[in-house]
Amino acid sequence: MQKVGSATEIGEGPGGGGPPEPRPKAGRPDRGRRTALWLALGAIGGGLAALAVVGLGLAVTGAGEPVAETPRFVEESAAAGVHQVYGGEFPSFVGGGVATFDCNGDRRPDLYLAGGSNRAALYRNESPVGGALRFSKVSDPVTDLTSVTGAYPIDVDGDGMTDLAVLRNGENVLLRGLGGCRFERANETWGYDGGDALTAAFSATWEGSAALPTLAFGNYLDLAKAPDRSECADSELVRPATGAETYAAAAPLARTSPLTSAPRAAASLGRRMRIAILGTRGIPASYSGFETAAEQLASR
Ligand SMILES: [Ca+2]
Ligand SMILES: [Ca+2]
Repeated sequence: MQKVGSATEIGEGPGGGGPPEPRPKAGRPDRGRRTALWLALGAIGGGLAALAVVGLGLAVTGAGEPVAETPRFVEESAAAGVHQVYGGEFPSFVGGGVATFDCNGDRRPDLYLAGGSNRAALYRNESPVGGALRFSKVSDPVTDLTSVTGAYPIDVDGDGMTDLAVLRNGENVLLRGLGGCRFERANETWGYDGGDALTAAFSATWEGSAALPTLAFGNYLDLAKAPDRSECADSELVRPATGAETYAAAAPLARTSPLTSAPRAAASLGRRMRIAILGTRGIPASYSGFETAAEQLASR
């Protein structure tokens, strides 16, 4: 309180800056103390209000320790106007991804949803701030692709507008963002061969000063080579051509797996890995990749 009261004289002290303050009149110190009292009460009140607000999001454990409450989510897809079904038989069982990004620069995240055997769909976010979720479908042959397993938003050409790497059972497609939630196919522009594999994973990074990002596409079963579903296709690494703003031909990625490489790495260090597997029906594998994992590990 004393500090607040003395603040009325700052402009008059040695070295004080700013216009001179009128010297306090005889009754001024009392006014200063009352002001300080209100400030203190206000600070206490503000602190209590802040604690009350924080308290809304906290629960208290039996030991008296505050813990954050579990977030709750409510299904509102239909009410929000999103009607999209990821469907299809084998091999559509892998996929069903969605990309969330702002395709029209209004700071509301929009949606691009895979469809499997159905067409993928782009939904523009038109939700009012603080209101209910609301999306509007943006139909366009460029984005309404079939056989889409997933998509990743990435600004491939660095123009500030987000592009899309669309993964498919068939040719992958790079879509260049034009703004306003519009896109154009860019495989040819960027020299990218989308291949014909069943792609189920994607990653990207920028190497050095390259104009384009390096892209990695993870491919799943090679159904053309092994209809019995026993082999995976090579995954692919797509790097920019030297000194160009287009891509070089894709390089196959070796089909190594953590299931086989980890035990070998441990052996090279003179260690023996001990791994326990829970929850499988056993081997030989006949149902899923998890059982295949168990079979691969058990034989090493
Ligand atoms: Ca948006
Ligand atoms: Ca872009």
